[in-house]
Amino acid sequence: AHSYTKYNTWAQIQSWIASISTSNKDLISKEVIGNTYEGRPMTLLKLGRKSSFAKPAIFMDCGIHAREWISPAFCQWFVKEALSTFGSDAQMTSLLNQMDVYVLPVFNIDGYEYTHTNNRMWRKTRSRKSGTSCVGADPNRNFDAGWCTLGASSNPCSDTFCGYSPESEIEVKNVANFIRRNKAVIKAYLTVHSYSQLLLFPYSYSYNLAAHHSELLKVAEGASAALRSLYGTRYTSGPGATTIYPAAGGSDDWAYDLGVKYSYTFELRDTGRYGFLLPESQIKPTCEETMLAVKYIAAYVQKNL
Ligand code: 0X9
Ligand code: ZN
Ligand code: ZN
Repeated sequence: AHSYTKYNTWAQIQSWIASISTSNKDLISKEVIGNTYEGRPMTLLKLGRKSSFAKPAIFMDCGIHAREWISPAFCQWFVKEALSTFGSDAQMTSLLNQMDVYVLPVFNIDGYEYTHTNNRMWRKTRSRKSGTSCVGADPNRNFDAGWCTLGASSNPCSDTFCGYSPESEIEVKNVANFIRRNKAVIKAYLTVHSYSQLLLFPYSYSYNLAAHHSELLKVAEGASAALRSLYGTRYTSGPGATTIYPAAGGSDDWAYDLGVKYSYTFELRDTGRYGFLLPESQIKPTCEETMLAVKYIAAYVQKNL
């Protein structure tokens, strides 16, 4: 059965999506933005009070990388918290009154399923192409942002394979198409990964500072301080290229260059003790502290609409 404090399988997440979106019809709706390579539906949840006009929105995805299980756990937690605190928490109420939050609970569903059934440390998609026996590309090297120029591999057997062309991965194409179609309303792009306890922003494909560098840093530092206030967990903020490593083709850089100013990559707990194998006992504290950071960014975006 589905649990917010366990690492759920795709089957459990799928039935959770179905039930949560039918039991809260005034605040949540769902939309399939396409299918994965293996044919699983990529269901996007839309949170927000119903409106007759298009509200400004925040887009958040989890599970770009298959083995980063804490990430989909956070998206599920966020949806639960948003629904259960609407009407009692002043900030969440105001946020969902004024804005919509799009949540993609699992981006790389095929890879996520593979980590439950075959190889816990799988990272990439599960696409196949004739000419190689190696499977999949790194979805976070497959976006059209300095594609395959830096920190990515053109070898299909590499864990950071950039793919055969930008958006060659259908999951990447589906998300990019949705964001392009809705770019007039999308004011922030948040993507959740693990691990390292970092809050990253553009650029990763270049050492150049983003045009809004100081503001992005200020907001990241505020969000990190909010996160730390709960359990003392320390995060480092900065541009991807210098804070983690240079790597092109990432979703954050792509969204930023499309015009989504507030574009952030979270690298959740921990700093390496458990790494991708973060114990289930840490799901609740990790999600609670991360909520504070996401709400900080959301409040800032809302105030600056
Ligand atoms: O390498 C990545 O894709 C991310 N780290 S992870 O360990 N989760 O794989 C960092 C992404 C930072 N942003 C870009 N490289 N655009
Ligand atoms: Zn489990
Ligand atoms: Zn990742």
